[in-house]
Amino acid sequence: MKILSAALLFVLATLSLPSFAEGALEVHQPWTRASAPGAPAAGFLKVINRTDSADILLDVSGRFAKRLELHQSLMVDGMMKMIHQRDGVAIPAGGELILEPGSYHLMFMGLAQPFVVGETYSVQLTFQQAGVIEVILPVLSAEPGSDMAH
Ligand SMILES: [Cu+2]
Repeated sequence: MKILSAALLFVLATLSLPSFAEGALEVHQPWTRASAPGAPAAGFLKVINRTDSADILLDVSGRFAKRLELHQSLMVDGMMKMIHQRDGVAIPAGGELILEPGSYHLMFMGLAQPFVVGETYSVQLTFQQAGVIEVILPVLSAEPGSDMAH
């Protein structure tokens, strides 16, 4: 049992490491977290644009949910709301776009089954310039690089 959990931890550690690069647009530290039955889930990652032209994250797709959207959490009149980013989200030339809790995120609605820590899910991100980039999101218990769950 002890050996098994050590092996699982090793797998989780390695899964959270890879970056996905396509040309000079890079996706780093993709992750998602466990979800309750019937609840939606959110995905987070960082896009770094190493080109000298702006790009736009247009769309997200995946087979594990009925609907996948780009959202931004925003405080509107004292209430936290999620705004569907229908026109996509820009990544400035030489800049970055950070999807994180409380900000931009991928929204997964109508999950085929709840996300469980240790699983991985693959999404396809569509960029205006870079095209489609496949990204694997590990289900983690806490944000990578932090030692506390949010
Ligand atoms: Cu959302």
